[in-house]
Amino acid sequence: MPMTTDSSTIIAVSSAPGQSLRGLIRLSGPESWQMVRQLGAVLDSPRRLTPTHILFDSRKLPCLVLGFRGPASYTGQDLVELQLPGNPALLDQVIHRLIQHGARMADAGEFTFTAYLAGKLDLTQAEGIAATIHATSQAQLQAARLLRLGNLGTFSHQLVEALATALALVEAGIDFTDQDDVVAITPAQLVERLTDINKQLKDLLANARSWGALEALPRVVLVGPPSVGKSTLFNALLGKQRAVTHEQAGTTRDILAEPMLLQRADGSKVEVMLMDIAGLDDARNALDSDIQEAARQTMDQADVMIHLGKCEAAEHIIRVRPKMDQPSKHESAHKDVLPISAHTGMGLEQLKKQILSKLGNRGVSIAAEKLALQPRHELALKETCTAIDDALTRVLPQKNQHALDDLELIAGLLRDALDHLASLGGEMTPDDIIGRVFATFCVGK
Ligand SMILES: Nc1nc2c(ncn2[C@@H]2O[C@H](COP(=O)(O)OP(=O)(O)OP(=O)(O)O)[C@@H](O)[C@H]2O)c(=O)[nH]1
Ligand SMILES: [Mg+2]
Repeated sequence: MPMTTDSSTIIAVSSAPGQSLRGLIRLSGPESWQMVRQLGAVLDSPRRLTPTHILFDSRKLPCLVLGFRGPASYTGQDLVELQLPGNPALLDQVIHRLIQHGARMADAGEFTFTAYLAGKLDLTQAEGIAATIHATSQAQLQAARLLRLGNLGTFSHQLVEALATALALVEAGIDFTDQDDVVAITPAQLVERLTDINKQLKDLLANARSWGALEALPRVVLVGPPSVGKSTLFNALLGKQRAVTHEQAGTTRDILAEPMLLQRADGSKVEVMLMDIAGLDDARNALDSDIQEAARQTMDQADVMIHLGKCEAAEHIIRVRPKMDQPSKHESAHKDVLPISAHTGMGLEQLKKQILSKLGNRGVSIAAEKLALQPRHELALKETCTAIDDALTRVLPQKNQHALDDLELIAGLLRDALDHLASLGGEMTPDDIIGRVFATFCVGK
């Protein structure tokens, strides 16, 4: 990823790879409108989705075109989106034609990087876009949304302003050191300001959760002998046909995992990873023993097990009696064993309640307002706190003095704190960090 943008017009397919109903080609740069017109498309007014066509080997290819004029666009530059039939070979040919007219293939993440350079979004928002693309669960999508909305960026920006003001006042003391009547900031005032900033930072660190916690959803594993109905229950709990089910024993061989949302009594939502494994059985050959080994390893890592067969009671096991819709199953089950039917839905709500109660507070809650911090954010916030703590250690003993001593040293520590804090939103971020953030993007974004 180049760390500066040139004046070229960049181009990429922005829709998902493979065939689809519609394919999207995106161009950004000063020549974007002109280049699309050179293909024969009519593009007159911005922000209007216009049906038109492009000329292709003397044939007319129908398409929809949507143009934006910078700076009112995603990248801040002139930008055009072409919607075409979603055939990869066709999209490739159109891209080639536009390259012949002078466009350049975009690097991964270059559209968003251009937007960042144009001040359209800060670095945390760009991370939010990357996190949205890579999210594999509701909890990650929700956390990515908060980043994208700029919640962390706004918070850090306000504190950068406050810290920069405090630093400026300390530096004023250095500049006017020969004038006895100038007192830029008293030690007591500086203590108050720094303590307030540090408290806000520490509150955020204490209340936010770490991104890693979102990636490690608690595991709820369905266990039992072959054909007891594990995969059918897996599908019923998820509300979709994710696993293949069959009357033949030994249908499931691999480990299947899907995020599942559960609702607590107070309405809050919790996310877990529901897992379906092969039925527990004796292995008859090498393949069987690999399958059984994988199943048993998954059981060992379970936070909660839903057992559909006979087993001893245990703290993290929910025992269920499946297929209770069948007449043969009507004899009463043990009082600690929950009767269910994946076919009729009987007992499934109670089962979800039992999963929640077994999890206690280990579920990953989908809290609308709860920020999640990526490792880079946590590090920058902690380093800021450390530098402010160091500065406070110097200032506190002087609290009752009229003027500050050790001005140069304190200013140096505050400058360190400011560098770390400003690296969050990208106001002052070393190139290598920016490079790492945008390296996680794919081409076309
Ligand atoms: N009547 C009834 N049949 C069920 C129910 N759940 C599952 N079955 C049937 O039981 C058979 C086995 O279901 P699966 O869900 O594939 O069982 P499994 O435990 O995943 O089996 P393996 O993957 O082979 O270990 C299928 O024919 C299902 O239709 C139920 O609640 N009621
Ligand atoms: Mg199965």
